[in-house]
Amino acid sequence: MSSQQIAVVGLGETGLSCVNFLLKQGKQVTVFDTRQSPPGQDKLSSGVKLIKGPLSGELLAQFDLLIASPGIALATPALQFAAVKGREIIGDIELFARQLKEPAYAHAKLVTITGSNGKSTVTSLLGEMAAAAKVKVAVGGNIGVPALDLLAPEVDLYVLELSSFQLETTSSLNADIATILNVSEDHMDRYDSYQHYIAAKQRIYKQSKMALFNRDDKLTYPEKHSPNNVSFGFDQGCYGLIKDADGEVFLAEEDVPVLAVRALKLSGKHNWMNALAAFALGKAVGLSEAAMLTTLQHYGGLAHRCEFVAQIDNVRWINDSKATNVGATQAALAGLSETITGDVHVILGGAGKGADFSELSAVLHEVHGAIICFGADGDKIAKQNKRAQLVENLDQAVAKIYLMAKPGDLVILSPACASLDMYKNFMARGDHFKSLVKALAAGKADEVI
Ligand code: UMA
Ligand code: ADP
Repeated sequence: MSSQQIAVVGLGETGLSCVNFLLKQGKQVTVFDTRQSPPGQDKLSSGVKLIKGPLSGELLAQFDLLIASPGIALATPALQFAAVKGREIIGDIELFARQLKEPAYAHAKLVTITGSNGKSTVTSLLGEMAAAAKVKVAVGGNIGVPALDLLAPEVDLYVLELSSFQLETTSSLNADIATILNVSEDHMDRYDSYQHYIAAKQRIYKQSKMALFNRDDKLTYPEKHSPNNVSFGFDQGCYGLIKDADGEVFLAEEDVPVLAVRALKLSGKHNWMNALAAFALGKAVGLSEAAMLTTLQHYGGLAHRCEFVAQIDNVRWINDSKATNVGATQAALAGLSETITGDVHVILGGAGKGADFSELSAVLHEVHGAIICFGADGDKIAKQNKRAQLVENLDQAVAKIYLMAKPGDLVILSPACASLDMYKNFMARGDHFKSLVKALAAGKADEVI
């Protein structure tokens, strides 16, 4: 077989972007996917061979280069077999990294963002800041648009959200700045141990000129100290918070206040950290401070992340369907409870990805309203609190809380689980929740939607 032959393993969004990129480079590509109807099949260029069904190590080992999609674990026996035979296995982000070194693209700056939670918020916020600063920016990666689809000679700044899966197969990014926002358990159905997940995240710093880490989370600290590195945190210093004489809290840079946190449109204390992180990243790549501060006052956040849905009978309903792990739900409950006068009611559950839910018990202890659990692992979460109740679905959860909530309360769907046991994705789960809440709001005199 010629050295030009490449296997793309896994179609979907990533696989398709790799195929299109490689075809443009004049390469020959064969696609493998374990699914009988892989997404993207209808968009695959005619002439590209697609081999469906269980992966064969023998077959894969006949290719020189394998491009593995993030949804395929490197531990998959067929990939392991090919690796042992000396085949190179990389991902789409590594292809992107190599292309970025070509003269047509080498002028562009690159920011890379990972973490267990807050990645999409910080990535899109930084993208908005750059656009406000009139910089030709392209935003993508795990947030949605595959990185290879962003490549264009006119782009001056790439902002990439990277998952641990993507980082595992990437080794030659040369980012201007990289960050790990925070680390808490996730994807434990894919990793042998928490250490492996952390190690995948840490790979981001080894491929960057500068690191931005979270002072409040040791797992985000770079292994090697460098004077170039910067940090953010709830305390003072570098990028942090500062209080004035009246007790007003400000985002600050080197203890100089830059913006009062009450001017932020994003709600919740965890978003103070997201705002600081985006500001620090923007500073590192030379964005105008004025443009960044204006953006922070207008950016309302992405759908399904602590998203305000409606106020009914003076009860606020919040959709946090993107809280797909324990850390996200902890942050949402801790960050929002201080913003209300009444009780918090929470809906949790779904596919737990092997998570340790005992980590939720402390934050659930502080919830004085209803704790309603549903979905495949709802029973495991319900075991963490004596007052928790199990229901069969989201409809029942919403109906139950509607009868209990009183003026001043807040109701949040923050599942701490993936949605795949009952929904296509977290967006479908959040949309279902929003439609149930909006149906309750319809006809109410004081509703705010
Ligand atoms: N799959 C198979 N057989 C295959 C290939 C994939 O069963 O042969 C399954 C995987 O197990 C997975 C699903 O198909 O459950 C999708 O995997 P994929 O690699 O085809 O995914 P893409 O469509 O390429 O989307 C990927 C990211 N998905 C994953 O990492 C699982 C998307 O992140 C990302 O937006 C997209 O590339 C563009 O970069 C999604 C995600 O859930 C939002 N990411 C995880 C997260 O954020 O927690 C990491
Ligand atoms: P990601 O892309 O990493 O999943 P998102 O920005 O989409 O992150 O936010 C997902 C969820 O994580 C939100 O719904 C919120 O509950 C929680 N979250 C957001 N930012 C943070 C943060 N800085 N620390 C902890 N949890 C957060």
